Amino acid sequence: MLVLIVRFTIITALITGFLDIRPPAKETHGEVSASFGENNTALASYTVSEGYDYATRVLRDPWDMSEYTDINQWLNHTGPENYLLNIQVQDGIFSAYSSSGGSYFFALYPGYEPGMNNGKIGRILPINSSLYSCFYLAMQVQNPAAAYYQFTWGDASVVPSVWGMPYGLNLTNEIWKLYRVDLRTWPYISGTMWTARSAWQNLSVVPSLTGSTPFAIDWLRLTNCTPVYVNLSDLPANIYDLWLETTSPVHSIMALEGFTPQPNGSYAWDVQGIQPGTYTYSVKLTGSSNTIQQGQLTIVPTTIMNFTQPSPLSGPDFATSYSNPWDMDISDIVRIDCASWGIQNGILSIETLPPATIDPACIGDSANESDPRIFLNVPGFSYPSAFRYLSYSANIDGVWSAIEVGMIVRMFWILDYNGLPCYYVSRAISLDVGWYTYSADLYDPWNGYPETVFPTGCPVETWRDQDQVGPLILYDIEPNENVTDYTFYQDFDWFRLTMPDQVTQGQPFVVMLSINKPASQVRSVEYYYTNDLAQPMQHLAQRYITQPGPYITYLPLALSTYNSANPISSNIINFVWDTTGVSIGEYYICALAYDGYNQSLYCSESLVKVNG
Ligand SMILES: [Ca+2]
Ligand SMILES: [Ca+2]
Ligand SMILES: [Ca+2]
Ligand SMILES: [Ca+2]
Repeated sequence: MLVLIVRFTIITALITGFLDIRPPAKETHGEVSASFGENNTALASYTVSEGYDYATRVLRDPWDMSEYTDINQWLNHTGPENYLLNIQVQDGIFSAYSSSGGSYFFALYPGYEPGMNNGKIGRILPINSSLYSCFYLAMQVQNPAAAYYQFTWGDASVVPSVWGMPYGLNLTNEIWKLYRVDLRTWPYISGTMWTARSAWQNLSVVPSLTGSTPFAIDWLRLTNCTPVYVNLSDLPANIYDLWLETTSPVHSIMALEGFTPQPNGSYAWDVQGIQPGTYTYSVKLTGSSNTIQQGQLTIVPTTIMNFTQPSPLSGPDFATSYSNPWDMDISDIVRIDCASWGIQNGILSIETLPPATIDPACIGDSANESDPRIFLNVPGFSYPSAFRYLSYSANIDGVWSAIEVGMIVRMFWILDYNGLPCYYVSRAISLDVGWYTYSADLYDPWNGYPETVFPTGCPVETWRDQDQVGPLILYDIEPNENVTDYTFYQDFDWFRLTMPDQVTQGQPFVVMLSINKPASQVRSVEYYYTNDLAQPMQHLAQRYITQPGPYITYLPLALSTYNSANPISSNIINFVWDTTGVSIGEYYICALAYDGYNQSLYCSESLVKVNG
């Protein structure tokens, strides 16, 4: 894990280095695209890049409160007296009611401690503290008694043993306000300073230290403190506030309080803490509703790139290689124990009774839990260790996830060790309520190490090294370990066990990216391949160009096969990589995009294996 943290620290440090190669005029100055009006009311329209934000750059998912996943991990595990109530994530706003002064949510959840490391968690994607240190929170609280909010950074534990917490963070009742804390200079810190550790895996927020407070959050950002300036002008000498008006939903946010323009009437407004979007801004005399100047501000979102090929879902799949993918038709199930189940429209639905009412033979001995098992069709004996990514699409009912009472999935594999069946139980993958796709890398030494091996005498080997034991006999998914007094309702759409994407040296490989904007808005993308994520631009990837000769028939064939499975849509970008001259090995693909305002660099999560 330490290696991973160091690696990601280096990556983020490297990525920030690219800021230096941006065209400077685009980096820090607003582009005025309309001239000032003829009367005294100055009207302007500014378009600028987005500030450099951790969640955007590293999680590939800004804390814009557009998705429940921005706040849902380990939600409400503080104990009933500390719960958030009336939780809503709607129209880009997260709102709830703080029942106590201890009600909090995780912006960055470190990960389920006994479980596998998977998803957008701090243990995989820690915050580089020397890079990201300007905290912004666009929030409204509605409680005259609420005086302070708070947030905490911490190490890789849910209840961190090393943590730090700024205090003295004043709230203003009723109004929407953009709160800002520079973590390098804020004078009041309890615990460990932000910069005392190179990385943090945990970031949680208490919207109000006073209970009984309704609150709403539009966004949270953690930037590198590099300003993105909008240069306002024509402001008579006075003290002003800056307000942002948004349309959907309509609200006004005080973005800056009490600023004084230069003697020449100009003011360099730093908008790095503002979520991308288009706003009307109003300059008002401070503390009044008297508008002096209005204009339009557009912050262009960073091009966020998600690799759909290569990805943990795109490589060769174990069950598919035997011509029957685990897409949940009846032939995929050998047997299901200790749960009632059915299959309809390619969805496996299962119900797990609580331990009080389930058949006693179905109760596990570790926590007296209800312990169902789904035995998947494993065609013949084989050696599946080359399949390193476990993925599945699952849904579980609930108000919020209850991991510690059994909302988990484990993998179980049985190997033939010279005639002795050996049983291997994986670590748990935690589930969230609702439909999600989960992926875990079983070659991660922590993820692949079995939690339990039995009987005695069976060699303890990781998933990766299972071939040293013997061939696979049975494979099952253990979908939950219910210790509650209620039934779990669960669905699975599919399971996959994939190996890295494969290509034969000299042949084309199609890289596919899904981006957060129309592809037409991206001016350029350069591609790289690397065997070291600390060097994302290790080798430039050459574009495959159709040539006379045997390849001329190959490429259209490959593309047409590809396109029929994945119709081209406007936010998908393809690149055909020419692997001629690429050394045999396994590589991540990285892409550097420029949209005219923002430069961004992202690498694939999984590998492409170039074979000889
Ligand atoms: Ca988001
Ligand atoms: Ca929002
Ligand atoms: Ca099937
Ligand atoms: Ca299905």
